[in-house]
Amino acid sequence: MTITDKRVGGFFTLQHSDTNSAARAGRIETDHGTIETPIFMPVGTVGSVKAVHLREIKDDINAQIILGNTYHLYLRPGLEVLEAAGGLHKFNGFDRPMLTDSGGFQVFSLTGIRKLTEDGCEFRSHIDGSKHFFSPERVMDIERTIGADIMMAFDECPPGTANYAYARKSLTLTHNWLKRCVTQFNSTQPKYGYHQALFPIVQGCIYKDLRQESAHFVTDLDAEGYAIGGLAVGEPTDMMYEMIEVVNDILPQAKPRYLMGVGTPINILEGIERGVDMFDCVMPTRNGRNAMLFTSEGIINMRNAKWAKDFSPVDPNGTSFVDLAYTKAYLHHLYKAKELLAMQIGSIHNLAFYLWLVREARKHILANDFSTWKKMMVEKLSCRL
Ligand code: PRF
Repeated sequence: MTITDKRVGGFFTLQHSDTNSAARAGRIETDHGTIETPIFMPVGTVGSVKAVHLREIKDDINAQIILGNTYHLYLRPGLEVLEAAGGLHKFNGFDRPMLTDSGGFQVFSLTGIRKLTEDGCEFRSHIDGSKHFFSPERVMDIERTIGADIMMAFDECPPGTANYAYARKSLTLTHNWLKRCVTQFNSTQPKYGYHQALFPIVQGCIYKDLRQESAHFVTDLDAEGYAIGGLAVGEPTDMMYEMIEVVNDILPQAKPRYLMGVGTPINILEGIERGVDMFDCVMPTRNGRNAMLFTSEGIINMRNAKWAKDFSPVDPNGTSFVDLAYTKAYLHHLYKAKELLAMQIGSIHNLAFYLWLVREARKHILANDFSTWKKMMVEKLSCRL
C-alpha cells in the first residue's frame, strides 16, 4: 500500500546536506508557494495566529507556512462555513501554505471526555459538551474540507510516561489507523483544485525498537513527507534527541521530516542538527502573551522590575518592526498594566525571532558552518537576561 496522489512538478528538493552533522537545507513546493527548510511554522489553532494579523504574519514575521487544527476548526466555525468559504485559505486570507494537524493530539489531551476504540475516538466538545466521533476516514474528509496543503494522518499520541505494553498497543492502533487514512486519502480528491499532501506520523514513545518499526512502516507508504510525533510529551530531553536520531536514520533522505510540537529555540537547533526540516510549537505565541521573550542574547522575563527604566529597544538585534519601535520599559509597563498590546508585541517579537533563527540555521547549513554557529547560539540561548 502506497500514497498515490503526488504533486505534479514535485514536492521536496534536498538542496544541501551538512558535512559535519545530519542538518539539511531544502525546499518544499506547494500550490500556495515555496517553503525553505529548515522552517518553523507558527501555530494558528482556530485559523488565526493568536494576537497577530495578516500583514504582520506575512510581511513582518515572514512566516512561510502556518498550522491549523482539525479538531478546533471542525468544532468551530465548522465544515459548512469552511466549505462555503472555499477552504481555510480563503476564509482566513492567508494565501501561503498551510498544514493541518489531524486532531489526534488535541483529542487525546481531552482525558476523561473521550473514548478510544479500534474504530476511532469518541469525544465531547470543549465548547458545548456535545458528542462527536473521529475515525481515520472522517478526519481525512475533514482535512480535505479545511483544504490545507499538508494534511496530517490521524494518530494516537501516548504520554511520555507510557509503559512498553501500552506503547506497543498504541503503535499498532496508530499504524492500523494510518492504513485507513491512506485508503481514504487515495480514494478522495482535493475539493478546491490544488494538491494536498498526506504526512504519516511516526510514534513509538521512548522505545527504540518501536520507533524503528514505525519509521520503516511509514517509509513503505512512500509519502511526500513524514512527521515524528509523540515527543516533547514528558520524556527526558536527551531521550527525545535519541529518538529523533533513531527515526531519522531510517526515514528517506529525499523527503521532509516534521518534528511535531517542538519546542524551545535550543530544541529546534538540536532537531535541525539531527536532520529535522519542519517544526511547530505554541511556545513563541504562548510565552509572548505571558511576558517571556526569546532573543539572540537570551531569554527575557519582561515583567521583571529591572526593565522598568530600561529605555533601550525591545531587541536591538531583532528583525521585526516591534523590536526597534518600542522600548523594554514601555513593554514592561504594558505587561504590568495587562494591556492587549503587550501580548501582540510579545507574540510578534517571539515569532519573528523563531523565523530568524531557522533562516540563520539554513544560511549556515548552506555555508557548511552550521555546527560552529549552532554551538555559539546554544550558549547564548541558554542565558537569562
Ligand atoms: N501527534 C499529532 N500532533 C501532535 C503530536 C503528535 O504526536 C505532538 C507531540 N509532540 C504535537 N502535536 N497528531
